[in-house]
Amino acid sequence: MGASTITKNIVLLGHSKAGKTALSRALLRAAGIENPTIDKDPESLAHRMTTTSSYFHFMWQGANTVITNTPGDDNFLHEADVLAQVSDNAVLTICADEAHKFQTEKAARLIQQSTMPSILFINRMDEDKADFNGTLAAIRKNILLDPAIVYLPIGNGADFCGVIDVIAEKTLYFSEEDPASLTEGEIPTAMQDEAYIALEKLMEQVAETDDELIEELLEEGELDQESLVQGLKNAVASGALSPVLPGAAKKSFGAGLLLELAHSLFPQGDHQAPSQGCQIFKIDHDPNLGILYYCKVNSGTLNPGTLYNVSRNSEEEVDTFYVPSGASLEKTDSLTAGMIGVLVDLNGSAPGDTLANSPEDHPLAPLPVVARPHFTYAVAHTNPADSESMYTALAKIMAEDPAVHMAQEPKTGETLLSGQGRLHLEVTSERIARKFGTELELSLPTVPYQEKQQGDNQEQILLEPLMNLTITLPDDCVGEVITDLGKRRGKIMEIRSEARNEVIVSQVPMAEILEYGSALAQLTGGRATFKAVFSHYEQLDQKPSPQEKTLG
Ligand SMILES: Nc1nc2c(ncn2[C@@H]2O[C@H](COP(=O)(O)OP(=O)(O)OP(=O)(O)O)[C@@H](O)[C@H]2O)c(=O)[nH]1
Ligand SMILES: [Mg+2]
Repeated sequence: MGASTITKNIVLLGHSKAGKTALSRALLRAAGIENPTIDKDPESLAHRMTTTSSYFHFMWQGANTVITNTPGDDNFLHEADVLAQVSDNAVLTICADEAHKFQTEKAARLIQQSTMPSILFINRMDEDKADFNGTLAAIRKNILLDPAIVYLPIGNGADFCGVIDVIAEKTLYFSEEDPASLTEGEIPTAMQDEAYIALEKLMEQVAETDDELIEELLEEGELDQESLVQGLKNAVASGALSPVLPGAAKKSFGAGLLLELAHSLFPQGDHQAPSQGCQIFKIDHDPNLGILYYCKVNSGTLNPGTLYNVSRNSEEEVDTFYVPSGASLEKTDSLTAGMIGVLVDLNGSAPGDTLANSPEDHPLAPLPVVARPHFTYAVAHTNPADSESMYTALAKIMAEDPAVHMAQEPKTGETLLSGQGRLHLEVTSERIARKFGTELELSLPTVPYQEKQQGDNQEQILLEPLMNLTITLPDDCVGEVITDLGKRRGKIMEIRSEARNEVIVSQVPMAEILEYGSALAQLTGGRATFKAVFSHYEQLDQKPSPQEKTLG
């Protein structure tokens, strides 16, 4: 890394297939890095989606930059949640196909809650179905961030070739060969009105965030360029406005401009962080270096030597700092504000802890509790004699991924593994095999039916477990979910409104909801959460054969 002490730390968030991985690649190409690999882990490659975050430190026109690529799929979204908490700035990547996705809403909420500065990158503008205005209408309707159009697209689909810089009142054409190059031109005559209307609207939006600017706008009828740019910077820094940039990551269109925009608009460092230290947010087991502790530096500079764990009042001796850059770890002399560092050889520090050079530093708030589990598998070692190694491997993976939970079911003797979804657990098992050489078998849990003798002739009756199932969901899905619960022999106990959602409280036989996580995600487009807790046993007329069950 260069000598500059400030690093612009940018996390890429957004729904699955929005193009975050493609955008990460385009940003690195725009910074002059040839053929960058983004999702290098075998699980992401095998499933053709990002299953874990990756970090890239690089220089952009003399300025330190770090970008984090996060997963967008529901199965791995909990990692994006954590990165949204620790990062300084966000680029919310949205596909220009107009369709609103729940994950966009969720990411926008995280950005808004932390008042983190953000840019909205409207991606895939090169596709026939791209609809910039329709997508913006969906954004305005569904998410809490206030989009400010600073660039308008020129052309759509195959004709998308550049943008109008609304503030500078000029056109910038992209180049597929050189992602960093932009050719300037005049605003096409047919778009002059649209560009002028966008400029007026931008002036109004910026003025609304600052009383002095409102006065200037009322008196002069416009804002001069300097006031507009400074007002926009302030509005972005406070989270009041999110500039919009259309692009096509696959062609690297807009990547250079995005870096330029990020460096000119995103503030220096995280002003809200009360700590000069770094916060550990994740651990990873490395075959050579042991446990890697990923941490984010909030402000100031961290030097090797004694680090104080101010969350636990303990000390760590750390000789070497690393920074992750894609697949490799590079040694660095010090860690400065904005950087993501990797520490090794720690004793007794854990994710959420703050480490600092001074024992007087302030611990940061612990990281949020990850989402509640949505899917459960029974897990066993392929070789039953080796169950000890299974527990060791599971303990290690749970330390890496706090969204994986393990429990014992005494009635069936099974070990249960819970997570965000079927794919989350399957990928977890693949990761365990690769990293720890432990082969696991996943299967749906056995329903713990009970037999009871009853009556004069001591007839045996069968009892089945019932679960209290509480579902939180948007109101437009309630009908479908209730119909589905009926098919699962569910009894509705209560329906109530809570904040912007509806809550359905029901009782459903456990046998009917073994795969409910996937079923509910399908019914609601991933917009619902649920909690299933054992309630009681009830008599069952006939044990259902697996074929009879409604499978999710
Ligand atoms: N035509 C076109 N395709 C794109 C563009 N950006 C991404 N894609 C394609 O869209 C698909 C998804 O892109 P990714 O970059 O993997 O999306 P992602 O947001 O990282 O997805 P997750 O990792 O699952 O969250 C891939 O097939 C990309 O090649 C674009 O600008 N134009
Ligand atoms: Mg990806």
